[in-house]
Amino acid sequence: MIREHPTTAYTDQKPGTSGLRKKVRVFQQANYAENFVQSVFDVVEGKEGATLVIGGDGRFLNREVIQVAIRMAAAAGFGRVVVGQGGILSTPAASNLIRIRGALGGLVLSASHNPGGPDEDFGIKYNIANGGPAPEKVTEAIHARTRTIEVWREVEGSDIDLDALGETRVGDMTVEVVDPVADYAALMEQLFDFAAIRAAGLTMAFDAMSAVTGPYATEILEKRLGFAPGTVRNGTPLPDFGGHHPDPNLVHARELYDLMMGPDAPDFGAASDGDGDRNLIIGRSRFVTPSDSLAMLAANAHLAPGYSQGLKGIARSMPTSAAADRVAAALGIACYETPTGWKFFGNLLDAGMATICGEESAGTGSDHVREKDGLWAVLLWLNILAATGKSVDQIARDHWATFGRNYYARHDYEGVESERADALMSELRGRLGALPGERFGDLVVEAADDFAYEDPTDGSISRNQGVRVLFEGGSRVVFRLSGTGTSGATLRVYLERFDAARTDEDTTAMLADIVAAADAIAGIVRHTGRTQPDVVT
Ligand code: VG1
Ligand code: CO
Repeated sequence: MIREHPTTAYTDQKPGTSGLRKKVRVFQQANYAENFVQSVFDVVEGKEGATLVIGGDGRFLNREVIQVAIRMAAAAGFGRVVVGQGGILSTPAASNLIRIRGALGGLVLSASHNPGGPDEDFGIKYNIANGGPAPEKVTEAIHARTRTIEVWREVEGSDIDLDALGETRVGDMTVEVVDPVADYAALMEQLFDFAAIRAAGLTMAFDAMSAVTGPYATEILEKRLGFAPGTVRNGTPLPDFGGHHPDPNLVHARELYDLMMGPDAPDFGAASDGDGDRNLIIGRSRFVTPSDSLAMLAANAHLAPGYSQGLKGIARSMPTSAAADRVAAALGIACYETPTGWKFFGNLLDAGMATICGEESAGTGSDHVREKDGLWAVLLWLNILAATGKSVDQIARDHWATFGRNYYARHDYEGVESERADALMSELRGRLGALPGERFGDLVVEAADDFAYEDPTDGSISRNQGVRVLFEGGSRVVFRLSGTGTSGATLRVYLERFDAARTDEDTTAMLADIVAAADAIAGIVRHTGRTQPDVVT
């Protein structure tokens, strides 16, 4: 029996950089999650008898939303739902399952690196048949549907047992509860030389931040690769991530950072975020920026079995440093520059134009799935360390000696009043035409624009993706507003300076004049009232 629930549309269900993200309290309003899920189902075609993958990062509300989404999928005509045991699926594992099961798509329940719990954040993202986040034309259609929705539908029935592996029926639909780790771990074994990593005898610390990668990392690192018990820290996913912010950066993964900088540092340190798609890489006394990590992985990927044929191309988001471009040029392959958000990589990966992709926000991945993948990056690093016998620090130094160094930092100003942030951006956009030729200290503006991207596979155009100010000599500053925050606005300022010769300087010192220029150009202090960023990564 299908039950129809009359509902009233909400006006704020616009997906951002990566799905719909709101405070849990917002999601707890009557019909809020149901409206969004029904809007997805109303927009997506080909549901009859099709397979849908559902899973999340285990945060507060995960199980409740999964239960109702299963009943709604049955009412929408799906033939099968594949759901991770306990409601758990990391974002890359969900992407893999969609692909290997030939699913129509998947619902990924996560607010990623945002904190979880009754007063924190929840999110819902729809991924399409290639395993990747829905492209803008789909998210725009979903958003349009949320504004007119009047009814949502479910098959009548009780909750299923999410903890018991195996199949049950909900209405005419089969629900299959699967081991969330098994297929993903098998894929990693195909891509990387597990025997070589095991034989290298490395030591490591992996911080799962009480989020979804705990079970994956324990199985892969400790069980299959033989790292010592205790290598995985904070390995049990908790609904509130233990009260921590599951964002693997130098602020929120401070303990790992301190360990890696101290006398007892193991060979390799890494962490992942709430939903398992980000990575933090720290060698003994050597932090590797995500932009550098992308470039170093691309330069060395051929050492891993899954990439021994070489790369077809590299893609990076616009705010990510140009370090990867130098690798692409040396390899004689294309480098694509896309807007922020993994959804823009999907077409390039599908078309075989890029093999490895990355973002400055600690996201790296390849064509093995259609999401960024935290553990994948960790394993590729381990494979490279094992194959070369070098330390992280040596790999970094050798890389910079060959390619030069893109000094890089991101300054985030969080919880800025939206009107003030919007005023800063619109004033900046108004100044763009006048900037070329202007001098800020020793820096001369070469070009300035509001980044627009034309997808080379389907010609679709995405405008207003962030303001770039490029200085002569390869340095630059980028300004954009976050599309994943849930309160106020977050201004992100991306700072980059290229130096071909001096590769062992202090990043803060190397970027000081660009920081000053950024404020002179955008009036950050004047508009936001802030003299310091909240987070520097
Ligand atoms: C941020 C990052 C972006 C990333 C996105 C989703 O978006 O900057 O690079 O793709 O988060 O990552 P924004 O709009 O807040 O800058 V995740 O791990 O939160 O799915
Ligand atoms: Co994430």
